[in-house]
Amino acid sequence: MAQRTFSIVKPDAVRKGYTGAVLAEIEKAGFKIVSIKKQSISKPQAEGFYHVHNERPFFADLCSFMSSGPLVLMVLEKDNAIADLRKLMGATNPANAEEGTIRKKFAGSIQENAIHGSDAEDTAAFEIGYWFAGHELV
Ligand code: FUP
Repeated sequence: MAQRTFSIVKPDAVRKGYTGAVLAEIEKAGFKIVSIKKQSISKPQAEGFYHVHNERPFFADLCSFMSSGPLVLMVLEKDNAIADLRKLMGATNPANAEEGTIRKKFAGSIQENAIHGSDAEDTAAFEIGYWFAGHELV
């Protein structure tokens, strides 16, 4: 059954000119782009998005990085979208990412790792609603 997930082309990948290449990988893998927007986000917006990580040692640096330049927010759709996008992304640390994954190809480090993808149905619902209004998802 078609499922939606939320994804970000992170500021490192946008800065390096990889936006189009990352989107091409996503479309090649069969995802439909339901909605997409390029913008910068504030540090408080990043902190709200990553609130589940707020006790982690990397939280402040992660939120500074995510607000360091424009990124691309998107809602994607396909059968099994959440798990399939995670597979296409590869491991959080690009050093451990499999060949052919987006992080293997485009990520620089565990923090500057090119792409975000929701990890479960409840987080996908929260993340889509955090960045997109209903009228943007028709
Ligand atoms: P992922 O779901 O693969 O994006 O990874 P996590 O949810 O575990 O972590 C969210 C983000 O925190 C990662 F994408 C990058 C950042 N992070 C760090 O900067 N350092 C770490 O040690 C772990 C994660």
